[in-house]
Amino acid sequence: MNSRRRSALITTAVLGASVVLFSQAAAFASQPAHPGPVVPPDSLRALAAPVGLRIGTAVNTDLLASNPAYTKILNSQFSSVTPENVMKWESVEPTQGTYNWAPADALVASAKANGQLVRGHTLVWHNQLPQWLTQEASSLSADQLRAILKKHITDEVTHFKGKIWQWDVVNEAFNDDGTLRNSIWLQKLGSGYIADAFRWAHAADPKAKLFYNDYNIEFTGPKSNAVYALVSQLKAQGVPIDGVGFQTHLDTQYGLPDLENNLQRFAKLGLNVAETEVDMRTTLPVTSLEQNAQVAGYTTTLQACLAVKQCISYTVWGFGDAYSWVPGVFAGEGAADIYDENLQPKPEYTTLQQTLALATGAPHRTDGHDSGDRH
Ligand code: 9MR
Repeated sequence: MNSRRRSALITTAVLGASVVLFSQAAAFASQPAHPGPVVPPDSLRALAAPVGLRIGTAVNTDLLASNPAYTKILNSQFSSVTPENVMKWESVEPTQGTYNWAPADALVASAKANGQLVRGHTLVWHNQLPQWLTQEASSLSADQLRAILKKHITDEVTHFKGKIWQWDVVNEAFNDDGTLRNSIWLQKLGSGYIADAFRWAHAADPKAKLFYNDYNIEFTGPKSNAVYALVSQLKAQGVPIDGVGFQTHLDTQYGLPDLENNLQRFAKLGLNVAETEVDMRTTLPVTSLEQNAQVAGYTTTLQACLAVKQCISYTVWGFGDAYSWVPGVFAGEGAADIYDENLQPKPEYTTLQQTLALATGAPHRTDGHDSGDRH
């Protein structure tokens, strides 16, 4: 879709045509294929369903258990969930050999009850590793560390076998300049750890879609090119990789990426693609100029996914500003999400709604629906 057509669509939506368009999704929404929540016809999940797209969010499982307003939005608006933290290694194996699956199991059960698919996040990362591992890593041999990593992947994927739609198998393995990150995995195991991780995950759950996931690959450039080279090579070697996740953590001060072209070139390799952690931070307090940029960010990132048939999910990294990771990491920045501090929808939410309502001509993707036993 060219940019003139895009802006025409946005203008149409702003003028209110969306009210009429919402009714087109009503037929689907009134017949949910699960016993779960009432899904309003103008919800994000209902509006995305006719083109086969899943709209996801990262989930804070503490809030899932304790905050009914949060949980209501989660289940009525989203058709895919990603645990924000509770499937990470430090959470699932805080003491070596002792697993704590309970919080992630609760999310998987909630997803099933609410007709949502689960993105598993994440198996191999340099961050949020358990202390027992980081403390002993330097004294381990390569073979010992490889065995520990294989056991972790095998045990976790096996525990959730049949319940995970997409796994982020390897997360953030590159630096921004396109070189491989100097993690304990690279230091001890060499770059082959990446292919090994995919092979081990596939052996444990052959039906799960296996993803490489990273940030700052939305813009075409050294990092995106390096990931492109890696996944091309993995495909050529027959390594079981199914997709690439573009985290899409944007900031108004850096402008908008050429995401559609970038998604398209990865899709042409025979891969699925997904936007996996979308948010758009800005400096606080938010000016109207900044908010316009944030709205444009959500609009164009969703349009990019809609335009590419192989883009099977669009996931925001949490939906409420009060619970966002951003202020804790970027001092003076925030307001990155689609609902405000009081869980009221912002213009960022409305533009997603309108963009979906206007996307009835987008290519239909099937991978969100062919997953009968995936949740
Ligand atoms: O949102 C997550 C936050 O609660 C954690 O403290 C943080 C620890 O690194 O990880 C955040 O999620 C990250 C995700 O797992 C991978 N991509 C970047 C996300 C934001 O930091």
